[in-house]
Amino acid sequence: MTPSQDAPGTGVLTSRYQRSVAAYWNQEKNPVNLRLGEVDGTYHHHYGIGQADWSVLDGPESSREERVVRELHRLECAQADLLADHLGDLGPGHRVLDAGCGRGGGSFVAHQRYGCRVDGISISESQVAFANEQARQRGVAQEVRFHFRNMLDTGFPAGSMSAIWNNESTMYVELALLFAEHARLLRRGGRYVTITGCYNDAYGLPSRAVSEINAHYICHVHPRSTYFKELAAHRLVPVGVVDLTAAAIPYWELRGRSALTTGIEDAFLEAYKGGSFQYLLIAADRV
Ligand code: GPP
Ligand code: MG
Repeated sequence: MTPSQDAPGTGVLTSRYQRSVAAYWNQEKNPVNLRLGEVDGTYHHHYGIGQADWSVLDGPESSREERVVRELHRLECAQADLLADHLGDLGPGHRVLDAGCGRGGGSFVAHQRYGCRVDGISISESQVAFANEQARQRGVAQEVRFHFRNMLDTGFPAGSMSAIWNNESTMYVELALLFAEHARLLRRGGRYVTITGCYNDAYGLPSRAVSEINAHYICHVHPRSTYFKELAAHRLVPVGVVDLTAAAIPYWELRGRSALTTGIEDAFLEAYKGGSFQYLLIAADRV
């Protein structure tokens, strides 16, 4: 079936694949995202890192779920903070792009930290509307704006961005196309950061667990090698690489023992522990 020319998203969504991804995120209301976001009003769409406080499982049954929700949210906030740590020397005069912004959590973290102007983009109109409402409620709608745009063809001016990040969103696009657009948008000396799950070339091709992750999210996890090949091909020179694989495991162990499971927890644990999948932070300079 060919969508009609005036279907919603025409011009932003350029393939049937992108439409299917947008449809997933437009209807997504997982408690593991909404309940965690309600803890402090910062809604993330990525996973957590760091040691978990397992004592949250002890104590009164009636408040256990709330303690687990807070702890999972703390670990997700630690991940967002780590990404923000790598964004470089930013201030109120700078403009930055959150590519694949979800419900906006990471954009607010960066704005609070640096005072910079943030544009967040998503191909989910529901996410964009949600995030703009968050910006309004926080009183930062002038400085933090969310747009229904495609990260492969953003429409923002060349050289306009001092930093760009993808927090777990690169697996929805071809990296050659993504990094070409990032190289166009970043000013010389600007910073690119991604936190991503990638499959491990040293293990081989994608394991069953990695394939399950792809099927679950309708995504396409790339091999580690492709990141470095395509960064180098697009004037993005790595300045730091952090293997967060071990730091990612406690989050998934705790999430697997919570009431908020989505069914993908065992696949992540198997993929990380079996060595087929890695959770990496990569920071690069635009030269
Ligand atoms: C996080 O979003 C996950 C993705 C955007 C895609 C896959 C990421 C990999 C690293 C493979 P989420 O917080 O909405 O997911 P969930 O609903 O499972 O918490
Ligand atoms: Mg989540």
